[in-house]
Amino acid sequence: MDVNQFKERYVKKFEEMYAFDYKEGSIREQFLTLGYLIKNMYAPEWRQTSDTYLENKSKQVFYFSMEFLPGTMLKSNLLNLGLLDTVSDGLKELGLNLDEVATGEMDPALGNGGLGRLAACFMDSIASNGLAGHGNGIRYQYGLFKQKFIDGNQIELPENWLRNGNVWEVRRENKAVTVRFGGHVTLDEDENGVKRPEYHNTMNILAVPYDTAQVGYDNGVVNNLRLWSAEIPYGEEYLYPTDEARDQVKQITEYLYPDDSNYEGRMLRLKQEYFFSSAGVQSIIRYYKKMDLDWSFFPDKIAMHINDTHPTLVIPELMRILMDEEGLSWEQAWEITKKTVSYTNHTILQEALERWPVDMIAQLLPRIYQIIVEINRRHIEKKIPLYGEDLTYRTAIIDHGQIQMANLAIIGSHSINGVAKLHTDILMNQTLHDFYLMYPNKFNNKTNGVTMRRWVQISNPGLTALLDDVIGTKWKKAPNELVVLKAFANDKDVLKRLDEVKLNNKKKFAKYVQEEMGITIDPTAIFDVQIKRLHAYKRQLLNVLHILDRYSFIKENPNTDIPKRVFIFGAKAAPSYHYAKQIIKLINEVANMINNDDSINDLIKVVFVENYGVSLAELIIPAADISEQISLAGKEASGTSNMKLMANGALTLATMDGATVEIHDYVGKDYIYIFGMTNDEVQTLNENRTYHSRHLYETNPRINKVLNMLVDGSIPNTEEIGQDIFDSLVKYNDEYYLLQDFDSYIEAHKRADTDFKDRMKWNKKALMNIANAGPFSADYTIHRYADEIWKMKPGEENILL
Ligand code: 26V
Repeated sequence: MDVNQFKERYVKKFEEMYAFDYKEGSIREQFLTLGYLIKNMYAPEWRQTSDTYLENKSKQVFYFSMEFLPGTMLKSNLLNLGLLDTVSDGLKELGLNLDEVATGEMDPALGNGGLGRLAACFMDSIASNGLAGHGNGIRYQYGLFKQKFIDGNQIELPENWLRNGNVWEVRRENKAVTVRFGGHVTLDEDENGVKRPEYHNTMNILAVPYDTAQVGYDNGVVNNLRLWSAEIPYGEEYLYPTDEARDQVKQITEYLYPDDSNYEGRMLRLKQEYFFSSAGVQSIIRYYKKMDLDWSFFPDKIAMHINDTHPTLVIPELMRILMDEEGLSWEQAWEITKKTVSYTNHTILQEALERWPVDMIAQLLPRIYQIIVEINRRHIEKKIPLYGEDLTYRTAIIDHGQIQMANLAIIGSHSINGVAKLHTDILMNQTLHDFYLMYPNKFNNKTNGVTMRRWVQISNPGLTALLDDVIGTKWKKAPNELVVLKAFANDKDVLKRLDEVKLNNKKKFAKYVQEEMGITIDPTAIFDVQIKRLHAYKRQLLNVLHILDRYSFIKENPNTDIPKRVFIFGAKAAPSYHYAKQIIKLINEVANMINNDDSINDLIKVVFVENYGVSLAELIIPAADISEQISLAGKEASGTSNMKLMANGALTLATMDGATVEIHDYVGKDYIYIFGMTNDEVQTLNENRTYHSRHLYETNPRINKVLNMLVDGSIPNTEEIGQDIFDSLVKYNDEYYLLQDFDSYIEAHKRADTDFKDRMKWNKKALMNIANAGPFSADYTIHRYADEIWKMKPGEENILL
């Protein structure tokens, strides 16, 4: 399609939809026109892809995830269809502007953070690698809460993202399935003496799928993301005569749980987990039957991947259907299930490991409960002779009246992986060591990755154009080609152009900050960025302590020649996470104090953006100079903002944690600022029990001074929270060792200050980061999942790697 054809089609589509002149259209109408037009364009390939998979009986992977955070899809669809320039030029000729039209789209916040965004990067890479793979999740009516700051406090508002409809989705009512809850189950013998479950008094919920195309990059592949919505089954409305009864159904897919780590046992959450697991498995089984193959081939044609333990009920659900509905024996069903399912662990935080009370599962899912009990019984019976009682019981699925979801996921699958080398090592040697002894071959590492299409090509067109010009365009399909850029590490012209690209991105963000927040920031300052969920282990507070230290230094040395810094934060706290919300309030009050202090010559500014999410990340990341990855070593499973920031030329200032360890190994020590304890050092300190944070507070004058600022009235409006935060660090012995790492953190920042003053030196470091970001492309991560876990190959017609 050329520019003229596009223009013609756009105008025609607009006038069909709205029956007035396209020039009169609102942004929203322009967006919808474009959205429907694009959907029309990929529709044939969408259908074709699915037909081809069925015809070829291709192996397909289904990625089960409670969360997907895809971001807006207009530009990503255009990019992947190869239409970005055509459409952008065409709109311009029509007197419209693609960037403006793009603001008409809502950003679906159907996830909390890293885990949901990873799922979205994976969907993009699966399609772009030419693999047959689909997502399976929940179509929440309300996404993650919208964050507002009122007097510096986080306020949560509902995120009604579907208010104006959703162009990209297709409701597929004829593919709906029924999910059963509650009641009780009896095992009755049929005429052949086989025990069949009979369900009594169940609540039946209709699961209706909404499909969204996942367009591959320049390869004609269009996969599917299927999100399920709960409805009252047709003809059963009479069973739900009251508003309350109807609400119970609606509620199942109403809200995303806004919790990134603190696990709360809630019936509704359990319903959600079973709802989309069951619906997904049922629709896969129905599909498999179309292939008309023996059940024994099931694992050769289907892989089911569970993103964390939230979809673990896929395991007993698959067992249930194979046995109860398809008549397979336990042994046959178990072999198939194990070979089909694989599991990724995303956290070692104890409070985030899922456990469900036995009573809840028994009551809500009586048949599933029976199957879990039997899986557990057989596991114990089989393993005791091999591993003894102690170890075996430590791996039990049911323990102290609770179902351990991770244990069920490991026992019922053929693969468990961590998301970065260090994380996988910790799983094997500590957290899941008993399982590692039992199943050494199930364990493997798959370091996370990010899609360079969204995180470089779409969000950073300036850098993309520079790369295309300097190293050619091969990196777009083979991100490791970015290493070619190293040859230009000392090329003054390239370094200067890189500097200009960064400056432009910083200006664009500065404009946003001016317009939305009324804060003036200098685009030539260092933009120092920490963007991630607010959590104690991620140590945003350490960042604040550094800001306070720097602030008091400047107050005492007003003529210092350190470069200007803008500290940028983006973070949501779980609504029930009191301490995290106190840190938000603190950051906002510190920002207020510093931004309004005329005596410091604008040497520091603090910007805490409201409602951080995918769209804001796309604005902030290209503008970053420093990437803060400062979690306590051993706590951050991987991190993925570290990869996005690196690929956009930010220098990482970090502890040796998560995938940052691998970033360090690729980029080399001269191009990264590492500080703080290593995981081994943290372990030793834990074991020795010799850490006394109060001692550091009393003996380290710098720490003393900064901590006193929290309680001596230096920071306005922090009387209540200042003392609590102070106590967490001094009275309660500083669980995440901020004070232990404080000095080396400050030193790392000083090195960055010095380097930044030498522009060419800094730009060279930025260039080396971009050049070494290729290995963190999700395309490679997905290639390894496909090869080593799912045992899949890309379709011949779309080989990418
Ligand atoms: C737990 C729960 C508990 C119930 C309520 C909802 C909810 C939502 C999420 C979680 C666990 C979140 C685990 C997680 O997001 N881990 C992050 O995964 C990223 C992708 O692998 C990784 O980069 C981050 O380091 C890791 O923290």
